[in-house]
Amino acid sequence: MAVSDHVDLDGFMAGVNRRNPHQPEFVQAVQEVAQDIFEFIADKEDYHEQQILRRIAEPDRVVSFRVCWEDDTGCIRVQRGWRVQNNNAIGPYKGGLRFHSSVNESVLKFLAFEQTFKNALTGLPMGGGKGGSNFNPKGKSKREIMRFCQSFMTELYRHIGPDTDVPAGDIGVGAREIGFMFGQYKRITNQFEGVLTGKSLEFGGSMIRPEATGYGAVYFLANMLAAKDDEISGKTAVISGSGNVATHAAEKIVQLGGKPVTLSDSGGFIHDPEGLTLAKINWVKEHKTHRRGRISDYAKEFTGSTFHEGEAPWNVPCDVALPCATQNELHGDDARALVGNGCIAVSEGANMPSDLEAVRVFKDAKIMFAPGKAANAGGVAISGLEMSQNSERRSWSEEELQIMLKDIMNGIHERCLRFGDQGGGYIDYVKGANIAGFKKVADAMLAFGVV
Ligand code: NDP
Ligand code: 2IT
Repeated sequence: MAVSDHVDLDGFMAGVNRRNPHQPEFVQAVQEVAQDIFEFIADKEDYHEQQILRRIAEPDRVVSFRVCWEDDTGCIRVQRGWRVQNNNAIGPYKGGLRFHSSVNESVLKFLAFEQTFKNALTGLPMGGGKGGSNFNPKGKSKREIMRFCQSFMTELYRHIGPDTDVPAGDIGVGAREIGFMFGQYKRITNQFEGVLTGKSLEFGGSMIRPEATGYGAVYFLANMLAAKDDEISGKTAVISGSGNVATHAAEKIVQLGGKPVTLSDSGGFIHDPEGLTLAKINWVKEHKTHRRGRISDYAKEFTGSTFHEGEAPWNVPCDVALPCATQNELHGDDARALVGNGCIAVSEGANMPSDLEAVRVFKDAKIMFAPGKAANAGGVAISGLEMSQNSERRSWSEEELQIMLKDIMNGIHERCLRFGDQGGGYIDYVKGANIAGFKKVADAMLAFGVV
């Protein structure tokens, strides 16, 4: 087939839209990747002929199932669970589980698609997957969470395995939920194996897994700044979210001499002009994770800080920004406010937090912008190393893993530079990440033929 006969970007996206009705998040994620890939493969016949992007943008399978559980009042509740296994060309499916009322097939398909590129970027042998449920953990008792996790795993276990598909945590799923699910998997299968990551240290978890995503996003930010002979020390950082990723990003910013001034949750954001200290961040971790509290309470606890109900933090002046809550939480106007206030770099701790218009604003302004698939890959990278440790039945030290995390984030930065350097000092990290991630998966798929 001649190159000119190939479907163009608009035709490709029209097909994606047609085949995935009512799945805006998935279409958005494909669109963000497709524009760069079409440019990259313009003169590469094999990728066209073998329909590689078309195949990556069609999950290997989407498993959907019913999850029944009994609440504390004896009522039977019915939720929907999913596992999206997007692509296993370079390794077992790998990616988190999300428990949140907003979870649906579109959200999980976008996350599994993004995960495929992210995992390839780490340099580790991991394919892409994602799963979860529309179960809302807020306000549920510990026993209700346990019963839900057990019921969820009673179906999920038949679709996963240490060399098949290895889930982990994401929004609403932390060490406690992973413990409940691992316990149920072990009970059903009678196998003690590395089928989940993000486990506690007592039963095969890895040091620094909880910290890895947030720390990694800050290391990536430091790498971008270093490429411009700049550093984090002295920088004011605006951060959204107050969960695992946001609190560890804030912690690493403080450790490197920067000043985080905001955090948020679905109720609004807090602004602390004095800057969050390690002690204040520890209070947030305790309050959000163990007491299941709200970020608004921060303003009552620490004088000088304010709570802004129903708002996001993007209008607060800053040098660097780290969106670490959820998808599409940063829109075009927010991006314009950040750029207008002098923000020079954005590192996405969350998956796809900036919408398409916001990404366009950052690119047009030529500020440093690291997409989630590059910046937040530290978490899944340490998950990959947890899998290695489980296979070897040994544990690496915290020091060893800290070095490995930094090395992996450096490697991702270099891969982005290779394909994203636009000359004149501007690096398009979105393009760099998309092409580097795609190329590895695509070349493996070419080797397999049409399967
Ligand atoms: P957590 O559950 O620990 O925290 C989520 C945070 O985001 C909470 O502050 C939550 O507020 C807020 N949030 C969630 N949904 C919404 C919403 N719809 N609107 C506003 N705020 C919201 O999750 P994580 O920190 O683990 O995950 C945060 C992001 O990072 C997600 O995009 C996730 O996919 C991504 N990520 C996570 C990794 C990990 O290792 N955990 C790895 C790579 C990426 P509230 O308490 O009010 O719900
Ligand atoms: O989005 C992500 O990369 C995660 N939630 C972590 C996935 C993992 O397998 O550790």
